[in-house]
This record gives sequence, C-alpha cells and structure tokens, in this order.
Amino acid sequence: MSQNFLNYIGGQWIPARSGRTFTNLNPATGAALGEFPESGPDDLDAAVRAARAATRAWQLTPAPKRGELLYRLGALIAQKKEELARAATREMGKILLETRGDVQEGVDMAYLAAGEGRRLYGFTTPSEMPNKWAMSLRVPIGVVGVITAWNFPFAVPTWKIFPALLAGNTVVFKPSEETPEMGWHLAKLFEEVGLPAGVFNVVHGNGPNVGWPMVQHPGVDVVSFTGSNAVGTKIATEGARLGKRVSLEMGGKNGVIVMDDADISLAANAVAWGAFGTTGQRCTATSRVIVHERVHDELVKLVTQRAQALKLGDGLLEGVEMGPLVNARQLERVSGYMKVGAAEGAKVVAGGARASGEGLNSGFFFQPTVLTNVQPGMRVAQEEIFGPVVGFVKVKSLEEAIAVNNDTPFGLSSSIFTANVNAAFTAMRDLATGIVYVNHGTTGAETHLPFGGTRGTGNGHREAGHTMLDAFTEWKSVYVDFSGKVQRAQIDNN
Ligand code: UN1
Repeated sequence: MSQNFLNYIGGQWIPARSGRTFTNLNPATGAALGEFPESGPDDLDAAVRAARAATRAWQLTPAPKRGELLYRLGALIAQKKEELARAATREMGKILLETRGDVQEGVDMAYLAAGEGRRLYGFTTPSEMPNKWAMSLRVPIGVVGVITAWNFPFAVPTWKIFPALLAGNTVVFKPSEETPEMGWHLAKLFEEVGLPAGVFNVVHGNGPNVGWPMVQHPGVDVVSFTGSNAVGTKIATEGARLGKRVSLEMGGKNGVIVMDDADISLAANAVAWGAFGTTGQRCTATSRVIVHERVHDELVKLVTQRAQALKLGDGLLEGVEMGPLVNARQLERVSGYMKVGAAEGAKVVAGGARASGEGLNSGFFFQPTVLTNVQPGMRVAQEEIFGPVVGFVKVKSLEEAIAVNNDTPFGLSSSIFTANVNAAFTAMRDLATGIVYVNHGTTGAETHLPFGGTRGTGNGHREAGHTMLDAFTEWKSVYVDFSGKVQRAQIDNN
C-alpha cells in the first residue's frame, strides 16, 4: 500500500513545485512504501524563505520555552516509539531491535537538548576597568541546513535539529532519499507539539537538486552534514568559499584491538555485534580487528562461528538478526570490496557474497563476512566499506596495535580489549580517534557525550554531549560601562 507524502514548508504540507515524486522502497522486500516529492531548488528556496521569516519570533521565544517544546516532543516520540521503529525498519532495513534504539536515541537527545533550555550558559568575568561589567553569551546564527544519511534515519537528524532549534535557530532539513519517511515523521511530530510554522521545514529530494542548492543558498547560515567523505569535502570547500559555517560528520574505519590477556569470548561477541549490527552500516561499525598473534586464531574462529550463525531476513520478523544493505548501490559496493580484498591477498573465512535463499532474494542481503590475512595498508583496511565485513590484522605488541589503529584516513571510534590496566590507559591516551572504548566494541555512543572524530571523519566539530550547541551558536561578548567616563582598556591600564 503506497502512500503519498509531502514536503513541510512554513507549516504547510505541499508537493514539489514540479509535481514530480520518487518511490521509497523497502530494501528487504523491494516493496514500494510511498511516493515522496522529488523537490528542486525552488522548493528549497521556499523552505529557506519560510525559515528566515520565522527566525526573529523564535529567537525571542525564551530558551526555557523552546526547551519545553522539545521536552514535549521527546515524550511524544517515546509514546510512538514502536510505530516509528517499524517505519524505520521498513524503509532502512535494520532490525527492529536496532531501530528502537535509533528512535530512543532521539528521545534521549530531545530530553538532553530540552534541559539545555534552562542552562544555555554564558560566562561573566571581571572587567579590567573599574565600574565596568563583562560577560559573554551564546546567540543563534540564523537558518541551519541539515543533510543526513540513511543509516540512523531518526537519531542523527535529532543530534543536529534539536540543539539547533534549542539555541534559537530555524531549520531546513533534507532527509536522505533512502529514508524520507523518518523525516516526514519528524515534521508530523513537531506539528503535533505546536512548533510555530517555519521553524522546522522538510524538503525531500536528492543531493544535487536539494542538498547542493541548500549549501549554496545565501539564506542558509550553517550546514550540518552527515555522510560520505567525498560529499563532505565538497561541502566544506563550497562553505569556505561562501564564508558559511559547515559541520561535518563523515566516515570511519574503526578498529578493535584484542590483546592476549583479553576475555576472548567477550571480545568475539563485541566484534560480531560491532561488525554485523546494522549490517555494518554505521559510521562507528567495527571494520578492523587488530589482534595479538597469540589469540588470533581463536578469535577468528569465534567471530566466524558468530557470523555464520546469524539469521538474515526482513528486520520486522521475529528472530531475524541482520537485515539487508540499504540499496543495490551498496550491495554492489560491498561486493566490489570482495574483489579488491582478494586481489590484495585477503582471505575470506566467512561470507564473502550476496546472501540468497528463502526470504532473501528480493532484498539487498549480503553475508556476514570475515577476512583474514589483512595487512594494514590494504584498501580493505583503509577504506570505509559500510557493510557487514570485518578484516583481521595480526600484530605482535600493543605499540604495533595502536600504530595500526591510527594509520587510516579516519578517526571516529576505536576500542581495546585487555585485562591490563596499563595497556588500557596507554590505549586511552594514544588511540587517535574521537571516541575510545575499553572492553566494549566500537559502537554504542551515548547522546550526552560528544560524538565525532579526527582526521577524515570530521572538521573539528562534535555533535551531542556538552558540545551540542557549538556548531549552532556564535559567542557574543557584552561590556557594560557604568563609570560615566571614557575608559580605555589596555591604555588606561598602563
Ligand atoms: C552513525 O553511525 O552515524 O555509537 C551513528 C553508535 C550510535 C550512533 C551511530 N549510537 O553506534
């Protein structure tokens, strides 16, 4: 049963001006889920105008009131969690257990951002002159453009949209065209809690026709992007040219280090979950295991067993443990890396091909895959595959393990399994990623800690956590002189 969905612009539900639509597909079954507006630059422009028109009144709404609205939104999301999770599984493919987590992360973010409404702290500090007061405060920037990926169709948009709104900005959101329904749901939820018209707008469509015009639009002050490194770099370049702020969250090539004193069964469970959970389509997914030679064979054996035991299928069905890849392009991409790995000398010990069989043939399923004989410089050890593929790199020492971990173009998440406190603290200090786990896999970041990474993963920003407002606010310093004189700081002080 296919439904027609619309853009949400200035509080109105409207089709693309061209009248064109695109079809949202279920990657597990190939079924059509709905028609969405295939918008263009004119639709985007209408949304930016609506957002601009709404900025003043929204900025003048007291921050605690903006926070209360987010609080009500969080409660509503919690109430509709199951319905939202089912919709997310239908259009994205990951299993219900995981889409429930995705939606819960949105609830967590709503409450976290809501609380910030009664803080939004600035600083007061003494002036260097007598009878003068000095302080600094955060101020909103204006209109924030949000472009997100499909793998966390609910959580990741909320990391951007909720702090941006709480700070007093208005938002234009382009959801991924792979998961448009979650963007539509978010607009519905905002409408239901009574967000003023124009404060939040959704424009559906693809990168070239909506995303790129958003980056270039003079009415958009900040672009917050989650997606590939190639697109992010292009946005950053254009943002620099236009003098606008760009916050980027891009890929990962996350490693789990397993030392010879580790709990190997725990490490194997964590690797299997990190590598095959979300079908490997997380920017935090475990894609390398950097393992001490003494425990290499045992760990490979355990992870292989877990990979081969996973039940694949439609994520809505009871008992299914791994869903499909999101589309044919991803299936092709992951399959392509099998050839790359083979040519480089990696060995497939589990999986390695498209999965077929009952319930799998109409979807984009790929077998959970374990590669061994992986050398640190191989493409399969350097490039983000974004599928259920994990490669084993054998090392002789902690020092070597850390060096291998750090030697990739990305720096999002890393992990060490060890029982040795000295090794754990050395790793905490030396693993050069934005997130480090000890005795825990590479996924599972919590919303109240900063999220982001070094090198090619980002451009220095962190989402969520106590850093959540940084990308969406400017600092304003205010001086109040009540001396009745012309006081010249620096000069009169001499
Ligand atoms: C992502 O893959 O883009 O830490 C986000 C995690 C999740 C978020 C992943 N909480 O794995």
